[in-house]
Amino acid sequence: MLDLYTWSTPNGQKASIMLEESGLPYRVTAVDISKGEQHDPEFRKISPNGKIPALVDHDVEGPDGGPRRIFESGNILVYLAEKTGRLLPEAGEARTEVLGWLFFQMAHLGPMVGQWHWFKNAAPVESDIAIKRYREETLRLLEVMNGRLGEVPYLGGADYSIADVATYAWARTAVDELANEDAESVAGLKPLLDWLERVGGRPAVQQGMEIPNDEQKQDTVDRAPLKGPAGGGNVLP
Ligand SMILES: N[C@@H](CCC(=O)N[C@@H](CS)C(=O)NCC(=O)O)C(=O)O
Repeated sequence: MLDLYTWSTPNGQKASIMLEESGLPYRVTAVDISKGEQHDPEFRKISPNGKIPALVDHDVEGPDGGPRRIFESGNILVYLAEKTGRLLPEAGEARTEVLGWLFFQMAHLGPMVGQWHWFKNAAPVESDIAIKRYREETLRLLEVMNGRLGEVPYLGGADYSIADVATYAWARTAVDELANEDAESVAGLKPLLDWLERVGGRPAVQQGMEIPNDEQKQDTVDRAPLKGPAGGGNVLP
């Protein structure tokens, strides 16, 4: 059994999308980061940096003899891909390309959009220069993605992979926020907008984006795997 510790944010959603894609049964425990639950010493045994998402695999022994913990969302995606043999090529150029775009999300898109959002909506003092810097960098990164997606249907290449799983919720958030400010700023990013629709049309992505739902925010809840076809397009492997 897998336990997912998560909250309704893009980093949490990428883990729940991946679990929905994997078809594995899992339980959801909500960690309300607005109430500081991520700092609970028990949670920090699973996630030493005090961040969601985190995963516990009760079927695999960790180094301390207890169930294995998996922290950092990129690590969770690679772990589940390797556990299921899905959405990450085993070796070679295709794997290197998928991991390149996965790290692009982890190191660039996520942190830049996160900082932009914080300076715009949550900072205790206004900072025009910080908002400008992170907004411009967000737009530049979306343009990099747009260039790539003008050449291939998915970030890793021909097939849907964990690179797309990692990036969808962040790109969706960034595009929606930019479009709210000025629809013209993203209107020209056609390949990116098409990719958002293609990936966002997958049932697993739609389900994963809703986790944790209201019921899961109240209590730990079993999550049955998705039934039926996983969605359109080429899918690895
Ligand atoms: N690099 C980490 C980042 C995780 C992260 O920043 N999670 C946020 C929610 S999106 C969080 O837990 N914030 C709570 C806090 O900063 O105290 C990952 O990808 O897992």
